[in-house]
Amino acid sequence: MTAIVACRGCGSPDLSAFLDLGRTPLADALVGDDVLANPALEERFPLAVAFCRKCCLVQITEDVDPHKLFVDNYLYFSSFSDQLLDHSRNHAMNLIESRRLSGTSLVVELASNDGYMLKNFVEAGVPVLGFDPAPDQAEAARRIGVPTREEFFGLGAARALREDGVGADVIIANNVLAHIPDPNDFVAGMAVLLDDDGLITVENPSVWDLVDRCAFDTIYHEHYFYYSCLSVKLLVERHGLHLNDVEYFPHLHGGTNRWHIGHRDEPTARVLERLEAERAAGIGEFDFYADFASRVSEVRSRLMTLLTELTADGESVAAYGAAAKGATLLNVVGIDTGLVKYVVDRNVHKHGRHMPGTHQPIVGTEVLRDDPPDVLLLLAWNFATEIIAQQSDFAERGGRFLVPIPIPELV
Ligand code: JHZ
Repeated sequence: MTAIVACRGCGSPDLSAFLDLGRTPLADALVGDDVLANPALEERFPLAVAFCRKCCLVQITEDVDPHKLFVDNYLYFSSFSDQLLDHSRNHAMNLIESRRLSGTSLVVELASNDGYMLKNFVEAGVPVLGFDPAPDQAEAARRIGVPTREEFFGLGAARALREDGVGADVIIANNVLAHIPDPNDFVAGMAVLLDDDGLITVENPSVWDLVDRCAFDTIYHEHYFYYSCLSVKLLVERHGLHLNDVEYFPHLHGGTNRWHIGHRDEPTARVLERLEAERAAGIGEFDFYADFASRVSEVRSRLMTLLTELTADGESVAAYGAAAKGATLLNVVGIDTGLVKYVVDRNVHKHGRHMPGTHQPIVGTEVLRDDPPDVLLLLAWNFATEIIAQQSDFAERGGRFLVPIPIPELV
């Protein structure tokens, strides 16, 4: 690990830590039989968050090598959520229409995962190129006809493409700007690769929502950064780019911004309003984050109390969603297999493994039909609506859902 002494965005040493979640295992390092047999093999890393008083970029204070995170230990496949697939398809269709994309255009996606997004362009006859260092996901994308480079993107990769005469009409970067330890190299790469009148769209959960909704579980080592419109604006301007628009999706990953970025400076009224709203809410000031740690403690203790009471009353509890955020929640709250017995998930690549640190086995959702628990803790609470609708049989048979964020409650 590398301890951070200066902001990774602007280089300022003026970093103020505001939350310490202790030492946690890597959130997507699902555990196999080797670690179960010898728990000492499981690594834990410090997880704390700081605010840069100069450029207001929120960031974790120590880096884990991205290779360890996204190549050695990554079983997240984007295609297991219908909501995300619909969201991505709508985005692709809008881009095809608004940018008049055709067989001579090029759409590049950074962190293209299993091809969940680019496949929409391929079907419409628009050429694409994906970048993703995760081997299984890159292979899955290639299998469905999405050309994918199995590598991290950065300035070097962008320059090499430019030397080959390749430029992008559209660059899509969803849930990746937070996932790279050097955002300047990444944004500089996008600036080089983007054609003069091209468009970059970047999606990431909003730090405003994270704090407001007390979504501390979305903090883990894969997420080096937690962005606001204010911090994104400063970051892209450092590389000659401009933040020109923002769309907001309150129900995606607990509140997601989609930023529109380009070479020209042509901000919409919407983005100017949003920047102003962030300033007015204090997102750019340390005070906004100052009481976050005590609010997190409150959620932790309420959840622990609820689970302990349910167990004492003889109710069996399992969890839904072997999500990365689930690993933070289980470990930070200290929810062991005595409180939550197992975790169900639709992602078959996760079955047979165990949750990091707390070691609940991960099984298929058919268990809920065959041998349902009394209560299901929704670790993937960001998909609560989708999951609760899918599990209507479970609810009809008397099962209850425990939604942990923003305030733990049984529904
Ligand atoms: P999910 C992911 O985080 C990965 P995670 C990543 N780190 C990131 O940045 C954020 O998203 C934004 C399963 N599931 O997506 C699939 C079902 O089983 O909330 C997943 O394993 N049935 C890049 O991992 C998990 O739940 C369903 O119906 O915290 C959800 O994980 C649905 C909808 C999901 O994010």
